[in-house]
Formats: sequence, structure tokens, C-alpha cells
Amino acid sequence: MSTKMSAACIFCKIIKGEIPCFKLFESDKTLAFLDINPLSKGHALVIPKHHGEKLTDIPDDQLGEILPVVKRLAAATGAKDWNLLQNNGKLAHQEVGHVHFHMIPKPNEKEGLGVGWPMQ
Ligand code: IU
Repeated sequence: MSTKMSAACIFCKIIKGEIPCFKLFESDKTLAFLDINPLSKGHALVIPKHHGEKLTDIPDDQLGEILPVVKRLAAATGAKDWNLLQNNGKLAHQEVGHVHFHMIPKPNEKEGLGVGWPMQ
């Protein structure tokens, strides 16, 4: 299946390189970048390149890399604990209408984060 894009979508513009981002990972189906307004150091977004507002809008074959990339990003931060968050729809506090997974490291006051961006 070809990758669906939306001309009006800000994350599709990031995918196309029309808007810059701090890129952490990219493949033909998946992009990861730092959140522009991070809740903690290392807060990353992992998105399917295929445009869709909600997770239920994305074909399964476009999602296969998402969780492995989330795992790699979480490990790369060095954070002991972290959250994975994915909002669907306005009532669920989704602000950007392109599916995205938040990987949010929890700061560790003793050890810090040891963030190792970009991923190798
Ligand atoms: P939400 O799940 O839709 O509420 O989260 C949207 C996130 O996208 C939020 O954390 C923003 O800071 C982030 N973001 C971004 O990283 N770059 C952008 O250009 C825009 C939003 I617009």
C-alpha cells in the first residue's frame, strides 16, 4: 500500500522536510523526532509516515516498526522509567491529527538522563 499524505497536516510536512525537526530515526514507514514542547528531556514522538488521525485509521502494515523504535529510543535515553502515550481524538487530548506515540522519559534525580541522541 502506498503512503497516504495530507497536504494540510503539520506532521506530514515534517515527514516531507518542509518543516524541520530533530530527527532520531527514519525509515520508509516510520519517523521519530524530539517533541518541540517536551514534557521531559528526551521526550520523543514516533509516527507512522502514513497519514491518519487515529490509530484505527492506520493499516497494520504501516505500524510494525513503531514499538521496536519506541523501545530503542527509550533505551537510548538511559532513563530507568518512561511513559508511552498515544492520544486518539479531541476528548482524549489529541492536538495534532496525525497518529503519534509519545515516549516520555521520567527524569531520575540521582542519575540524570544520559540522553544519547541521535540514535545510532
Ligand atoms: P497530542 O498527543 O496530539 O496532544 O500531542 C501533540 C504533541 O506534538 C505535543 O507534545 C506537541 O509538543 C508536539 N508537537 C511537535 O513536536 N511539533 C510540532 O510542530 C507540533 C506539535 I504543532
